[in-house]
Amino acid sequence: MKPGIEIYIMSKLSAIERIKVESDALRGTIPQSLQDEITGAIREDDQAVIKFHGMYQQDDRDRREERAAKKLDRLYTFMIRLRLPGGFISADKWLAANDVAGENSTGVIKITTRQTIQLHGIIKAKIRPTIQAFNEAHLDSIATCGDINRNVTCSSHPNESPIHAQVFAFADKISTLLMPKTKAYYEIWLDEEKIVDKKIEEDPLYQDRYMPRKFKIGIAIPPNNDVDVFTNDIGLIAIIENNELKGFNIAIGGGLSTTHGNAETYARLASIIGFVDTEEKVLKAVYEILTVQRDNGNRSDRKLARLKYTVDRMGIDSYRTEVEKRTGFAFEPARPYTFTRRMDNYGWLQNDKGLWYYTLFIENGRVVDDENIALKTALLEVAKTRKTNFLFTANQNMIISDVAAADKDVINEILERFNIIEHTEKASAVRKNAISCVALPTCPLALAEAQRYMPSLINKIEPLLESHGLQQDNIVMRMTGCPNGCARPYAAEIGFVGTGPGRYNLHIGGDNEGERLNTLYKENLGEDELLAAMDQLFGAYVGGRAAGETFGDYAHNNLLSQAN
Ligand code: SRM
Ligand code: SF4
Repeated sequence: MKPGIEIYIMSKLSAIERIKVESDALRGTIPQSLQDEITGAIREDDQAVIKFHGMYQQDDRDRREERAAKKLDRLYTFMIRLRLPGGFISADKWLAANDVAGENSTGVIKITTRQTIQLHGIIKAKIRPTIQAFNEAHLDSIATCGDINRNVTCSSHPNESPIHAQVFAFADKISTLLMPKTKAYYEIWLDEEKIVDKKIEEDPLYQDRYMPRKFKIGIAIPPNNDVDVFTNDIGLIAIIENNELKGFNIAIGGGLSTTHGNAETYARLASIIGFVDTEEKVLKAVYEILTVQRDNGNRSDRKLARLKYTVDRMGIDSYRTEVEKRTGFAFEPARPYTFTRRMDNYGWLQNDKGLWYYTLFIENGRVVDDENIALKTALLEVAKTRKTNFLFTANQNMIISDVAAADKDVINEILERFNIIEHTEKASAVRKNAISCVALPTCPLALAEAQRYMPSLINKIEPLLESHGLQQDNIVMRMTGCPNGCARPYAAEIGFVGTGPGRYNLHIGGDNEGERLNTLYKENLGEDELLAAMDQLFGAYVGGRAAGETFGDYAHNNLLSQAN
């Protein structure tokens, strides 16, 4: 019997476990669900299965009441998320995504906190055309959701290091290594022939039960921790000495979600278990970290199923020992590294190869033309030159990348013409450092607003900061509409976590570089209470900080004793 399999057999499995095993390698009854014209929804079990194909069933929560009053079904639509390891997309692919967004979705392209994009509001009949159009552009959404390895993130800016490309390539290699073997995606969405010889689909990693829960991997290139590496199930920290990639420190067991009122749930930063040098060893270690979690993760209670709980239950040393047993080699002691920043490097920067990169600010990752700025049109114009690629950042921004010196003026002229440069330069430090999750109206789990509310809250926080002389400070502030933590609020210096309509828990005291979680300071505050609390906190910080002390450090060292 494989290690841990007894837990799988003997415990009461969660409903999703049955759905996965019975899904015929992630096919479920999706074709039948798609054919059903009576409803815009798909069958309940298929709602779990399509997540592995990178899509979620949602409904417009703003319109629930109005539709219920008219005795109408909910307005069901789907969100589709692309797989873009390290957040890289070529100009041609961006043009395709732009077209698909316009034709089949709400039109908004949403850059996520894991360096990819998703489209909302796709009706059932448009799912297949959407996936097919993506496929024509060599884009896919495989495994971007579900109990499986998700989009692999990587420090985004190529000027971080001359060997950025070498590290960056690991995002793609890891993503490919951990792809599921099933051909269901191609069969259902792309009309490829049905697999007759099921042996082709045998999946030694995921088998038929996949992971106990979602699984996330991030790669950081010090000194920038833009990917929040310690919030991942596996965090890889590139160790670069004398401009040479020596290998990676490997950290395991990061994860942020908590559930209000469930004391067994907690946010956790990943713990470093050692250093690994060659590519072969890195990939082997990553793979076996997954197999240990596959065999030992909790499959009864999905709230306690992430790797962080397995690591704490088994103990970090036992977990490492089990991984070492499976890889056949031992981890070396972790090597030194230093993180000094997490924010994006805005504006034009040149890398060691002479190529130019422009990082632009995109509030909450929403690429759309609005009354202030024609962001989507500007990016379309930039892409049409075909003189650039694009990179998404884990801070929900975008880097216009790989621009040859001879083409920089052309791109700059477009950015000037559409006010992108002014928009990026004029945004305040607090706004440029802030991120917030999607929340309402599409997220079924939202308890409060996030991306629709954060900009207006920042309008009120900016004058507060100014009154305390803090307008230049890069304080990291993040908001989510519920405690699942999609904008990583627990790893922020100030986190707002939705508890109900218009109400948020206030967390303070995370550090600026993402190496310490914050702590709950005050619960269930409305806007006036939030602003009053922050006014007081900023005042205390300005009055009491030591030279060079960041807000997060000051709050951690001095203010948390006042928490209630
Ligand atoms: Fe998330 C579920 C959006 C990053 C923790 N997340 C959801 C769903 C799919 C709601 C659902 O289950 O039906 C949200 C869809 C909203 C919508 O309408 O689009 C959603 N999560 C997002 C995104 C789009 C937020 C954003 O505004 O950028 C991010 C997509 C990332 C990606 O491209 O893959 C996103 N989610 C995260 C992160 C941050 C990260 O990974 O760096 C976290 C916290 C880190 C972690 O995983 O611990 C996160 N999302 C969750 C959880 C809690 C998981 C858990 O351990 O319990 C859920 C709920 C669940 O899985 O049951 C969730
Ligand atoms: Fe939805 Fe909560 Fe994630 Fe925000 S944090 S997108 S509200 S699940």
